[in-house]
Amino acid sequence: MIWNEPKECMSRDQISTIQEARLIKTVKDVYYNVPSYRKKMQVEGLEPGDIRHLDDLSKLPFTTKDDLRDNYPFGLFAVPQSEIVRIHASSGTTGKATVVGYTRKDIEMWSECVSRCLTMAGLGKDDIIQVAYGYGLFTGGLGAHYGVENLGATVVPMSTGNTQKLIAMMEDFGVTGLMCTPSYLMHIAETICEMGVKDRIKLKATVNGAEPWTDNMRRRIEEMLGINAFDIYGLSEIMGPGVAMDCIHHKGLHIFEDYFLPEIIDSETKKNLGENERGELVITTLSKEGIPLIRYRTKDLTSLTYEKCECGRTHARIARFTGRSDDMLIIRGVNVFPSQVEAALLTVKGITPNYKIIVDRVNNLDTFEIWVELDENYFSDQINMLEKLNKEIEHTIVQAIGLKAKIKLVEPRSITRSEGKAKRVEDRRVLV
Ligand code: DLL
Repeated sequence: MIWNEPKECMSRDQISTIQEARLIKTVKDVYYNVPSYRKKMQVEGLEPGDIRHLDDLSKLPFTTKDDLRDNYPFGLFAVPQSEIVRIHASSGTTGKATVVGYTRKDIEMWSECVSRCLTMAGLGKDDIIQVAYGYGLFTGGLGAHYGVENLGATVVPMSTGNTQKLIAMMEDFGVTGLMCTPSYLMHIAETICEMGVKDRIKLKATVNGAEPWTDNMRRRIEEMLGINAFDIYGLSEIMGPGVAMDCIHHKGLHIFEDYFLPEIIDSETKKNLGENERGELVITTLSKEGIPLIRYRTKDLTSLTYEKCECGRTHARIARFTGRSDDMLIIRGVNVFPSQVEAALLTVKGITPNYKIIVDRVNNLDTFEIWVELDENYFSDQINMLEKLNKEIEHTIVQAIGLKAKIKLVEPRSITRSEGKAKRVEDRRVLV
């Protein structure tokens, strides 16, 4: 059953008609309400009246994470702050977070999108669903939560952290749905098997995203637990989880085209690419009020197909993501830019800006280690001094990016200098 059938199974002509009307309105909204958009359009000699058809989209300038940073915190909001009912934030490329705001209508639209996803996973009103994405400024927890409530299912707001308790409740409550990152799902699946409680749980389906994973990993988890696992995509700037999700046929993620207008571009030339050509996903929001975004460069690499899916949905499908066009890492579901680590390290006395980030996956959980080079002038081999410095760096990193790293202090000049682009990151995770 398709929960929102009239919206998800429209003809391509109907979809285009809706998109065109909403695009025209969105462009007017940003032009008249967001000074930085107006300026950008004026630089291109554009007025809202120049955007009359979907084909006119490519005339519009792109938006990037830098635009959000430059207008920190609320500069891109298109409504007065009094209309904003919620704020979320994700990592910026340096110190400042990327801030997004939602009106009441935005929250309704977001919840509807997540409800559509849950329906795609075969979940409904009678299900009990644990949300084990982090709650807080990250969009995962609350975004998923409101979607479950909107569907009328029962939500168990677990957040992250206590796997044994999560599994105990899964058993006691008869939980049938689970939302969490794919790597956490793998960890939960292994723990369930180790505890020998697989036969006592009623789990049917899981909805997993916020980081890249593979079809192989999905199939492995499905076999381990005897469930269906689904790939959900989203990003804070555009909304949060629920921008797109794969259906039971797992042949790409349906993007909700009545709310989001996707394009694929070549990251270098910035020219549009055709159907099935791999490039960077660009999204224009079509109904958002709080912070509508025009041609937002997600940096996520994928391709698009408009072919109707076997499930009956007509919304375009995004292929599973193969990476990003920038250096953003996703560690335990948290977005980390090496530049953030660098900016944080520069605030600590006694070390040099030479560092190395090492990311690995042990027992399906990401490990995060930073090697930091001591400054010759401050170099000391007094254990208590080094321990103090180590703690200070650890604290600075947690404050800056919200993630605990294992800090390894290394001797002055021991980190290999690069003659070209510094190779600061060693990502040893293998997605299988
Ligand atoms: O990760 C929102 C989300 C929460 C999505 C829960 C799904 C589930 P951000 O923290 O802003 O938002 O990170 C967005 O995460 O640009 C992708 O690079 C990556 N990402 C998200 N979903 C997927 C996925 C949330 N299914 C960034 N596959 C995006 C691969 C994903 N990468």
